Amino acid sequence: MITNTTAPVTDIDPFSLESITNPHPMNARLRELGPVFWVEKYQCFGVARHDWVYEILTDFETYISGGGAGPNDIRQDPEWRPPSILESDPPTHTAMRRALTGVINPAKMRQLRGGFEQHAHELGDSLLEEAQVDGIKDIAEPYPLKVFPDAVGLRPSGRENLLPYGSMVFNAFGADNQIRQEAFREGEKVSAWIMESCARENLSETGLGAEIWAAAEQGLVSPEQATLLVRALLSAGVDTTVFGIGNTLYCLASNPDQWEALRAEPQLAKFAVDEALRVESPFQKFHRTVAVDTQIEGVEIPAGAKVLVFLGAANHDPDKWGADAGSFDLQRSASGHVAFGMGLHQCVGQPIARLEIELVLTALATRFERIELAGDPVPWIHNVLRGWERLPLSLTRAA
Ligand code: OVM
Repeated sequence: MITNTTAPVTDIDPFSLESITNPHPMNARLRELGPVFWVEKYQCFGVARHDWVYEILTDFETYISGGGAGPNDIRQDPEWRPPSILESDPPTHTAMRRALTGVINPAKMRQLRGGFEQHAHELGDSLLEEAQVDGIKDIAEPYPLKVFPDAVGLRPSGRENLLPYGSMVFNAFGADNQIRQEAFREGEKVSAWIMESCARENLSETGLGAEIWAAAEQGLVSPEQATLLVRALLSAGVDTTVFGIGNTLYCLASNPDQWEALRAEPQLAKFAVDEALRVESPFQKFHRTVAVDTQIEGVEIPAGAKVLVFLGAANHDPDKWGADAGSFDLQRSASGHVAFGMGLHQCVGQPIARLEIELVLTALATRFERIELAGDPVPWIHNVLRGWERLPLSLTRAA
């Protein structure tokens, strides 16, 4: 129990509806509190400035992952599922990470690109006759839901469980509130389908899943770890990219001059991806656990404490990005953003995520002269992921 911290105390609830529907004002207030603050409601520390978010993510010995990404220390209080690579530290993490990077690598990306590109073009073509679309239901959801499970080699039936599972996994990184409980309504059924799907015999012979199992065959990881690594792909690889695509469309639809710039120079798509990830980061926040007593700028941070790490806030820190940190600008260097995390655990699937977002963007930019908001977007209510449930867009075909 921490009763007398010298950190500034805040009564802000990072998991309230208000904080979730528009995180930016909250993030600004949190950064202004100082390098570290105490979140009264959840009895944890928080960091929201870029320098300390970066420091904590790279100091994996002081701020460990083995305590879990959620609000409880899973070393004492086990989670709803066995811990993943995300919830591991070296040396366990090292072996699992090596197996995954052996599978998601540049050669694999070259191999995936053709099919991913074709699907992006088909998606673009399917929208040509539509004056108005929903950026989520018509674009951001169907695309990753098609290309990614195919790349993993997942069986076709039951794929409707993927989004609900991702929702469980990520909502559990936040408070045990109504939002989280709602995500677990059909938890048992969804979880059972996912675990079955990770078994070697239920995966195609050529996908990422089979390659993870091949790593187990070579003795790089155990069969239990192989199951967990396939599960990690299915946990982390779907919702995040849906939100990533949706948020990128939102940024561009809200900034018509930037859409024009992209149309004029399609090779800017790569920069649009990272700038959108910075400005509207899909993964906004998660916890680390303090392994040994430490300090943050004079504030004592005791072993066992949880620290809530605000990635989205760090990505808007004016000390890092300047006074216009909140603006979406393709000319800016977004390099150093922490939307994929940083350090040892930095997103291993990021080349796949980047490829998906870039290809969808390019398919649209080559077909549509304008993309504009056609109504108010409806925020997705989620403890830690930032995105839209509905994103009404009007598309104007290029001549
Ligand atoms: C995992 C996992 C799950 C969710 C997110 C994540 C962002 C990893 O199972 O390893 O990383």
